[in-house]
Amino acid sequence: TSTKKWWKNAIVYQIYPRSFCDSNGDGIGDISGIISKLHYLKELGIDAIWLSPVYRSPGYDNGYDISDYKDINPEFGTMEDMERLISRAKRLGIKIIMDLVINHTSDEHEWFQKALAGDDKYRDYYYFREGVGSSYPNNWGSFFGGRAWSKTEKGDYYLHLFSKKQPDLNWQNPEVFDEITDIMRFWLDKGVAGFRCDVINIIYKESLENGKKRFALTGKEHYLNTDGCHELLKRFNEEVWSKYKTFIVGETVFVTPDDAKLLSDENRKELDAVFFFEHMDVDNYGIKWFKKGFKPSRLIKILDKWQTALEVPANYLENHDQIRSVNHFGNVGKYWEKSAKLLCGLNLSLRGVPFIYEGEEIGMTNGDFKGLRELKDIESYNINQSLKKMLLVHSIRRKLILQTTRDNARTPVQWDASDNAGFTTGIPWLKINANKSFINVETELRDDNSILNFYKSMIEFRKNSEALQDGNYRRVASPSDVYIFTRESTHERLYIYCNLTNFNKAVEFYGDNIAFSNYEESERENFFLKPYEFRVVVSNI
Ligand code: ISL
Ligand code: CA
Repeated sequence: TSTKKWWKNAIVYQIYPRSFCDSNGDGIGDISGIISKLHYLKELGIDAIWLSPVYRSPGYDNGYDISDYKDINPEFGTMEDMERLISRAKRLGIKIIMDLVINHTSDEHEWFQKALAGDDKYRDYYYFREGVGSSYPNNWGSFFGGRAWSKTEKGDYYLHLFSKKQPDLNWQNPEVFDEITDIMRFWLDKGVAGFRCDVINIIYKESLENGKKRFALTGKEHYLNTDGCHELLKRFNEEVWSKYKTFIVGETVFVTPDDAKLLSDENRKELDAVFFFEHMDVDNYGIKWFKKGFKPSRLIKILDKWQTALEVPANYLENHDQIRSVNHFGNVGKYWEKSAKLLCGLNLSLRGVPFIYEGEEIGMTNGDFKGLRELKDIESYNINQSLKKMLLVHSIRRKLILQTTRDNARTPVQWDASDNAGFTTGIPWLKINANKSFINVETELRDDNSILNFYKSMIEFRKNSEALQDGNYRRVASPSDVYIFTRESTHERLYIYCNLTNFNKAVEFYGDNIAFSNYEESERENFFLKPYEFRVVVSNI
């Protein structure tokens, strides 16, 4: 029906511009590179692109440190390039969703520079505080390790929940609200279809009091999901977003299903959907650097919980901050291909809006970094410093960081098998994986049986399935490491089978005919699922 919101049945593809496609040989992906691949994305079948930040930025956090919200990073191109991207995409029926990073700016933003120079108007855009005695203004910790405060030349401190190059904005100041909503309108007027709001549930600090001491992120109770944050979201929605046909997805850290419901309940008119993280943390001890073995049963429990809790979850298995999903939840050995296809099937069968991260559609794997020196991520750098302070020796730090670094997901997209994987004619900014020789777009386009072609068919299958797009969700009893659920609409009931192990798994089969699978008919068995088997079975209702 015409009143249905466009994004409810959309499939979104995330582009991390730096790593996507380089058009001019400087080794850095750019907007023209993206434009050159729009037809590829159209063929894939996606409806919208979430573009990680392309704004002007000194690039200490690859664009998540913005120095001018109304300008384009020259490394990525010009405003004309961006306008061209929006209009070319539009012609192909692809919407562009921009990343909106408003918890903090770059310290090189004019506002912060004026603040440092002593301009009181702009000092109040941020949090400047005197130290307490010889120490920091409070005991808060940073997301990237270490303290959340840095000293200015004058001797006072400013708050930064991320790196010291990312000072936090003061959302208690109404002028900040006016500035940022003006920026939102600027981009919406250019034809952008919405925003992915970076760490949106931490922007409003209720107080700057000391927090309860924790191993990481001391202070978080003073800024997580505050009433002030809800208030801001309502006003963004009412005063700006509702005036355009936007899709607003929030990146919301440390949320429970209850928090997420409050943030994305349709009637509350705040966000449209949220990214939660519980499934990303399924294999760590609460802190991502300290990993434990992956248990499929835990992942299944978590996904089921969120499927049940939210009407429209934003589903994803990887992004630019996480390791590659086939390393995370699948198998990079013998079952690389089967498990990548299984994860595709899973992500695209769940209820909600599916997000695919660049390279996921060809089964890209973690970076094959040999040492910390090959890494570029500021978070990895800062964490290394923190782990040093904890007196961890180099070999341990190396192991902890290499298996978890965000750079695992940021290696350039592998377009072909040539030296630089068709990503650049120059020297890539981050090392390209050696497995580009067989994991690459060109090879997979030619192979009917490839992961890429599986994505295409699965996307098409979802688009043609009322049950997958709009149906309800119900988990079906199964062995704990096999995920079976139904998706059901008025005219269609599907049984989805996901064997998340590398064993044969005996399960009960329901339904009539198999509509979709990552195994050939001749390979399938009647009484069990093969390793990493994915099946969609249609049942008559
Ligand atoms: O990397 C993480 C997940 O393991 C998080 O701690 C991450 O920093 C957090 O999810 C916030 O991420 C977002 O904001 C950061 C930026 O560095 C990330 O790239 C972005 O996705 C600061 O803007
Ligand atoms: Ca370039």
